[in-house]
Amino acid sequence: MNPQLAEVVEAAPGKLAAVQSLEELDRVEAELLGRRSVLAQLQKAIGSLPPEERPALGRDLQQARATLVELVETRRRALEREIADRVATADRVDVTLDAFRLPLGSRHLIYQTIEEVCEIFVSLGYVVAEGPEAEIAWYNFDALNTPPTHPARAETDTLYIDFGDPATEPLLRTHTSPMQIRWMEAHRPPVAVVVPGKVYRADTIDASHLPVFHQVEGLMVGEDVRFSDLKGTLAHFARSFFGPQTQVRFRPSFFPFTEPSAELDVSCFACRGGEPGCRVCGGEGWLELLGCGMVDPNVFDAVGYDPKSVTGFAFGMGVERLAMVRHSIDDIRLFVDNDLRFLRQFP
Ligand code: 2U9
Repeated sequence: MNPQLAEVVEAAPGKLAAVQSLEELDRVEAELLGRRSVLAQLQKAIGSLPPEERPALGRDLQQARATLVELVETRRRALEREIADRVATADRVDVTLDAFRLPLGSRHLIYQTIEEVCEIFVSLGYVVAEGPEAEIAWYNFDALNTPPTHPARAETDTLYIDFGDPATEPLLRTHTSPMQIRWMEAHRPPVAVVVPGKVYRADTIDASHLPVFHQVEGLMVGEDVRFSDLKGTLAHFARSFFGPQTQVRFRPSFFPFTEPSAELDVSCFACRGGEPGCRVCGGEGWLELLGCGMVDPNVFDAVGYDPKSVTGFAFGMGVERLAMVRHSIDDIRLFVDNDLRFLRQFP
């Protein structure tokens, strides 16, 4: 073989072995096989050789090129594998490392309470329905036997959304009752529904008032639904929620949408009634729990039910109050302070 070519071919493996990157390999390849390579120079010079020497050099060139191409490609494949291995090693995942754990939160006590209350009524055959928080006066007041002159509709009591036209002016619902009106409009009796959700009042914040709080209200309508059904249902609820020893008492009350109306008290679960200075009931022996009553016939008229053929009872409870009574929480603001020291006590 031509000595110059032999030298190039002999030196090539060493040069290629030293190559560590694909860019470097491209440079060495150009040096061995490119336009300025020994091969290219000899190729150009072939024409100036005596004709009898040309075939030998031509063969040498062909053989040298084939050898060099093979060497370069072998190194390229090896290099690509080395690089892939290097990346895989650097990116290796240690599957034995401890997992990165996100701190796990829990449902807010108010929502836990809503769920528990609803479950008790679902077990009695009620369905749960939710409705809009922005309502119109018809659903929030008029259909509930609460005429425009009623003080609950005063600007100081209800949060109105000022859209100009008082007839369609939206307001933030002051109770979840408008949803029971919507429910009756959409369903024939018998009806048994509980409605949980946020309600809004123009109240000043203090230890027992928030302008946004939660209610669960319930409604049962059918033929021959009686006050005794109301008493049995709510006594069952009180015992499910506070324990089987719980006593209940009903005191007369007034609500525009029920007649007669009552408030339900439960016997104090801490002193079981009448320990002077009890930290839960203050010695009263009773805790105020919720309001209730027989649905006023005017409400049935408003939804197109015949008050002569159906009767019903309704009740409403403040969820914050329920949770405060049960857990001896003395300040309603704790529910919205988002202090984890409070929230973590109710996982
Ligand atoms: C319809 C008919 C009647 C729902 C009722 C109460 C009594 C009641 C209060 C409890 C504490 C509100 O959250 S609170 O401030 N509610 O005392 N609610 S009867 O009566 C209805 C509801 C819907 C169609």
